[in-house]
Amino acid sequence: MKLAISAALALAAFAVAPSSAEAREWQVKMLNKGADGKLMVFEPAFIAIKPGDTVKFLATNKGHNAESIAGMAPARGNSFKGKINEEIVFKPTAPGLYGYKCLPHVGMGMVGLIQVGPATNKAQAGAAAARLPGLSKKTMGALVAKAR
Ligand SMILES: [Cu+2]
Repeated sequence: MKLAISAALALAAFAVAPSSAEAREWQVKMLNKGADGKLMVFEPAFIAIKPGDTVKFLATNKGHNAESIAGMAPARGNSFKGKINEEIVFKPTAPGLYGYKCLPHVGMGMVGLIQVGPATNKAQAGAAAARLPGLSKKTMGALVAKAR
């Protein structure tokens, strides 16, 4: 009985102990208006995460989605496609840059970029960014430039 209590206490201590190796869930808001006043944005539009981390897209405002941009994922990377207002969770499968967009608002510059570990596909992502429509070309170009 005493042993069982000790084991339970040890487990409880382990559960609350902070661990740097623990995977983190990042959150990206889908917004009609960003903190800087820009309309139709993902916030934050650029995040650098660790392999094993996940990204959840929050439908903070309605009428948006998050989906991968063709040509903006690393070689063994995966893609995702959320429905309008869907709060999907993306779990990248390989290191590199992952570009995504909101389908209704890509022309207004509603795009974002996730860096997972090293930016292995930066040149390819930059080339794909240059082919994006409307304001997204400039917005994504600036996001790719942030990748290190
Ligand atoms: Cu949108």
